[in-house]
Amino acid sequence: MTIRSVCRGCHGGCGVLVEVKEGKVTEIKGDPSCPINRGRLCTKGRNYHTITHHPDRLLYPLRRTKGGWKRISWEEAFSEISERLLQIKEKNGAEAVVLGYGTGRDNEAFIYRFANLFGTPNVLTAGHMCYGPRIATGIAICGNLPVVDYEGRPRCVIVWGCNPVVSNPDEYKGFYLLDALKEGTKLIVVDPRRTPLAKRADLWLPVRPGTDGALAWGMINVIIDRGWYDEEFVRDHVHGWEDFCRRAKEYPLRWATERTGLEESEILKAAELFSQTLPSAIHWGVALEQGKNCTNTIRLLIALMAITGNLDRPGGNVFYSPPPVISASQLGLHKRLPEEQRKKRLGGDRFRLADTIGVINPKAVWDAILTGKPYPVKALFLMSTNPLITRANALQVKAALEQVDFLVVADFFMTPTAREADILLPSATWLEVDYVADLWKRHGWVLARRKAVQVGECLSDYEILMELGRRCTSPEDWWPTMRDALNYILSPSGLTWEEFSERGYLQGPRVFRKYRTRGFSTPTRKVELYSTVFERLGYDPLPGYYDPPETPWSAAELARRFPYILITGARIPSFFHSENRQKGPLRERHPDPLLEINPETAAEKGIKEGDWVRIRSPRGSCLQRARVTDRVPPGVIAAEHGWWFPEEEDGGWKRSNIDLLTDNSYETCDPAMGATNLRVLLCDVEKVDGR
Ligand SMILES: Nc1nc2c(c(=O)[nH]1)N[C@H]1C(S)=C(S)[C@@H](COP(=O)(O)OP(=O)(O)OC[C@H]3O[C@@H](n4cnc5c(=O)[nH]c(N)nc54)[C@H](O)[C@@H]3O)O[C@H]1N2
Ligand SMILES: Nc1nc2c(c(=O)[nH]1)N[C@H]1C(S)=C(S)[C@@H](COP(=O)(O)OP(=O)(O)OC[C@H]3O[C@@H](n4cnc5c(=O)[nH]c(N)nc54)[C@H](O)[C@@H]3O)O[C@H]1N2
Ligand code: SF4
Ligand SMILES: [Mo]
Repeated sequence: MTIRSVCRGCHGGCGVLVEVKEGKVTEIKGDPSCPINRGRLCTKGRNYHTITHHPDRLLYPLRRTKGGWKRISWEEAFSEISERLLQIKEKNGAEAVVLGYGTGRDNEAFIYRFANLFGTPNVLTAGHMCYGPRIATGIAICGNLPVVDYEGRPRCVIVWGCNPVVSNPDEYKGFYLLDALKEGTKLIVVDPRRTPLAKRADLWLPVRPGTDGALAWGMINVIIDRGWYDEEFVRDHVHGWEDFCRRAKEYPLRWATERTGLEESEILKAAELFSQTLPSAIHWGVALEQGKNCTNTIRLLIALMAITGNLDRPGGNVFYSPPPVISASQLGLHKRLPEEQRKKRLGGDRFRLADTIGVINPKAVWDAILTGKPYPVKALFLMSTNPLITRANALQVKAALEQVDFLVVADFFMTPTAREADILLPSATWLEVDYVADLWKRHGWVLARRKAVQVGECLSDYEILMELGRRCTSPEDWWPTMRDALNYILSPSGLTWEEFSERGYLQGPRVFRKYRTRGFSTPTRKVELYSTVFERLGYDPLPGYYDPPETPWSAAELARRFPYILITGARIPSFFHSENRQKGPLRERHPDPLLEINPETAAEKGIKEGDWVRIRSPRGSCLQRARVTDRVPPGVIAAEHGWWFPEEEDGGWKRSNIDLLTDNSYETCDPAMGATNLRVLLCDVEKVDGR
């Protein structure tokens, strides 16, 4: 039997044809009729059945007992969880229950719906340092998230802190860019590493890590000075142009070259290519978010899109209209959270931009668990996240997971985070669920994901949350069956789930330059280069620049002991964060954690290809294997994130976990979003014998 569905081995979206024999998936092929991928698949998608049918899958609910894990029924799991959550709400308030999830996995809307109806403002995500800053800043400055319109064929693209051919992130698949290049689109890549994409670029700008904001200021100065901006757009649609130009003078071209380590001629060329090869677009990535300059840099990049007239212009950075379905935000019922509860959001008074989109900084949760301040957090309900391996300062995460009174984890596997749980719920993978896929994205599509198989007693996250929602919140806000939920989501389109899944997808209308009739969705109806939203929240209304806090030039004393720059987390084709480390074809492709080190630096430290190396930062250390390569410049170490070892007794959470070295102190975070600095840290390395 062949079932047409949609992959979610990453942020998802690729159409697939799933071969099922005797209740098992035997093969996954690309669906040539799917408009998102036109038959193409990456290695994770092609191999996903080896994850779904992996012998280590959790197959039924488990309870921790003194004698170890004990199998329980779903009824026992649901009644114990709902009793405990309701007791805690009664005694400590709903805010003492924190829900958590990781990066976009299509279950967010149901998680928020549960949280808002239960009455807790606390949902722990990766949104402070991933995607959330682009959303919140995009909404504040230009009313929405600008997305590259590859369909409209940009003539020039800047790929900035992103490697989409590996990461296929959010709204994009990497081959959109590769197809554009084949048709002659000019490419600028901003990345300290010489990635394969950087090698293909017309211009590669190897900035010093963390200095992207300085490059943006340099380009802005050139564009203003040479009059390369779109005068009409600036006159009619920009708020605060004079103030912005005055601020730009504080960060002139020469200053930008000193900060970034680039030549004046390189910045000039980038400014010229981008502003003179229209339409042009910026394809930005998470590297820009994971540091103190997060919102500064995003504001500057939106300014570049705006002043060159590329916002909402075909082939530029556009705002796609959503398809006619209930949106993720409507489904999440954010308006139902009572105002007095909203005000209690952890860290909300400090990271006030994050608070506008309901995002919290994880440290606020760990602190509340460990210190009881500003109020105690008693329960954590974690679904699709492995924070012990993917959040900064892993030792603090571990302490908090150990200390919290009641921990529920819903996952596919016994991860290091799951090991800490009181109750463990077996969740279904994307091959085991029906859903309206990609609902959270801003590319204007939704797609039909269809259940192909049932594994053990696994339930979808939607079914788990619906049942707990009925027991812990207002039952009338949940649907009798999953099919009813799907029909509700589709209701504005007039399609039933059967009709939609037959059809495969829905697209919103493609309408451009909407600002000409309605303005931008900001308080002034203009692109706010001077931001009234930042001003109201008590931040600088104009973008500025911070030196990254931990570099050889900004922390010279520390750099004597930790002389190298550590960047972490460049994406790996066969893994998705901490996923797919189980034995099988994906792990075989990449069995060990690797750190990239320049031959010159390696020679300095006596390190050879394949050696195990101890990486140390002021906070901790871990082991990865050396890949000696001039892809990274001398003095820069690029380490992988997400490592644990399912084959080991304790999950090997400490050996190669780079988040033992990262810092989650508030001082090093972006002041508006609380974005954690994961990309520019100081470290030292030494060869060790074996691991
Ligand atoms: N040092 C460093 N750390 C980083 C990063 C970095 O660049 N450097 N990147 C960060 C970024 S951008 C992000 S978004 C975060 C990601 O952080 P997370 O999203 O927390 O990622 P994972 O650690 O992979 O955790 C996902 C867990 O959920 C399970 N899972 C997957 N899909 C589902 C599902 O549909 N339902 C359920 N119930 N479980 C599921 C998986 O088995 C896995 O154990 O990591 C961050 N961590
Ligand atoms: N296979 C796979 N795909 C994934 C994921 C995964 O874990 N595995 N994770 C998903 C998630 S949640 C996310 S957020 C996306 C992220 O995906 P992308 O946005 O593509 O980000 P990364 O691959 O982490 O990093 C992109 C590049 O940033 C560079 N970089 C590091 N520091 C700096 C800097 O200071 N400035 C600049 N300009 N560049 C820098 C790195 O060298 C790297 O080449 O990927 C998603 N897709
Ligand atoms: S890019 Fe993502 S959605 Fe597409 S096949 Fe790979 S894992 Fe699946
Ligand atoms: Mo992310």
